[in-house]
Amino acid sequence: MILYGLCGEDPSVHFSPHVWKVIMALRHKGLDYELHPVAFTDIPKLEDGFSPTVPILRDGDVLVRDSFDIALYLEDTYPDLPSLFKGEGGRAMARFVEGFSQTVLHPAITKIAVADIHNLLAPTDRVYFRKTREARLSQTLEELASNRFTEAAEFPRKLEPIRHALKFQPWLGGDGPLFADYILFGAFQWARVTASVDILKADDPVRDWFERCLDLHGAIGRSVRAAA
Ligand SMILES: N[C@@H](CCC(=O)N[C@@H](CS)C(=O)NCC(=O)O)C(=O)O
Repeated sequence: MILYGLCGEDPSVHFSPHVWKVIMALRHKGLDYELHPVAFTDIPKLEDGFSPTVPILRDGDVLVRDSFDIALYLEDTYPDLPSLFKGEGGRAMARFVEGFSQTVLHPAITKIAVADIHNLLAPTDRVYFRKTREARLSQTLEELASNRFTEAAEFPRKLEPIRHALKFQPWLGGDGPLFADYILFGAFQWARVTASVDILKADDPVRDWFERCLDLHGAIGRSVRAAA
């Protein structure tokens, strides 16, 4: 299998939250893959323009885009390997976790880390990234960077739903991690690898859960160093 991901100027610094979800899903199932991280501006050239975004997974002749669709594909194609959802209810509820991550966590992490992400990129990507992100966020990267400590101070409040779940169970998936955990892990790992400010407090149960996620599957999450 080939997993196309995203990297900065240093190819070892791969940071896409959605790609990290898939890395954890592939490891969870014990499947072998090669990670091919590319620059933002090279994504449209991958697999004859198959997708404007990564992750893209090639499994033999099959191409799949979108992290959730890739997880569903892996679950349906390799049903005898450890489950990512534990049934229909698990699939359905993972969509809620995806929604929470993308509508609450991602916008906050974007504001905190967007200028740092820019600085990790190769020069050609920086031009593209500044243009698209400043248009999307209606602020300059410098304005966003100057607010990042305020944003980071407000960030822990947003994690209360996760703390609530972790009072009853060690993982969102219950006794063990499922794709729902990897969805959230992707967001926190994206922040860990890119942001110059640490967004998780040392005594936060979410930090404890995140450290346990980093230890999973041969500590693959620790193979890329933290930015802060
Ligand atoms: N819904 C998609 C989102 C994928 C996505 O937005 N990927 C970003 C990288 S994290 C990307 O490829 N962006 C390309 C660009 O901004 O040009 C998924 O879950 O895979």
